[in-house]
Amino acid sequence: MIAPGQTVHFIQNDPKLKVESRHTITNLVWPKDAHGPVGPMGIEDAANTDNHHVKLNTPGLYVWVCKLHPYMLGAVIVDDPTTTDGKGGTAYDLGSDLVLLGGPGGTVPFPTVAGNAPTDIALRVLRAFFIVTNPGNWKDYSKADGSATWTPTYPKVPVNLGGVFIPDLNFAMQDYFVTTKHIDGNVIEKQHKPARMASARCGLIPPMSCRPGNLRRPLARRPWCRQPIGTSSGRLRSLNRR
Ligand SMILES: [Cu+2]
Repeated sequence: MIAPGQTVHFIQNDPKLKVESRHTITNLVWPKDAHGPVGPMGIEDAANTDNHHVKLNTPGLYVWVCKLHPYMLGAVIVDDPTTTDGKGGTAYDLGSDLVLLGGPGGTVPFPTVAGNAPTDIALRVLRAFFIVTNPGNWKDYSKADGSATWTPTYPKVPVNLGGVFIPDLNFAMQDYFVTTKHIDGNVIEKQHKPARMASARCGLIPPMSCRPGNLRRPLARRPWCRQPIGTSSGRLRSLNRR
């Protein structure tokens, strides 16, 4: 968390901590009113190993991703320390309207009251951020014994969503995703073996074991072949003759 006017540093080229791969620093989420070097093209949307520095002035939530490496993300909240809840208390800024790269066009507003915005995608992005970045929020399938439940937790802090004061972010998020949407707070589902084999099995077996004597070319070159081992198929035979 930083104050408006402070600079975020993306250090990739450091003598002691040089990155081992190229990365993009692509904006995923940013406040509607943010301008300057922040925008849809990101700080550096092309893969690179350079250092980057960006000064952020507009309060709110910013998220960057690497397009090469899923789940490699960084985020910062620019918080105006003078923002209050209107009752003499302080509140953190998450911004009012967020822009989401590839989103439904325009901005995605936070619901002022849970559920009353045209879309709750801003809340879902916020939820995803706190799940991905907090290992304590990862769903543990080793506990899928039918009794354990999974409920992500959030910082118990007051936040300001574009003038709407929320006294406890954790309570508000759980109230929405557990009580209203029933997305969280459920039993961790048991894992079952699939009832059917995957249909791509042909690509995994040795070329000549599928139909000995019938295949002239390796099965690996036939992604459309979905015949179980040992069965006959007129279509397969006709294709083999080509
Ligand atoms: Cu990367």
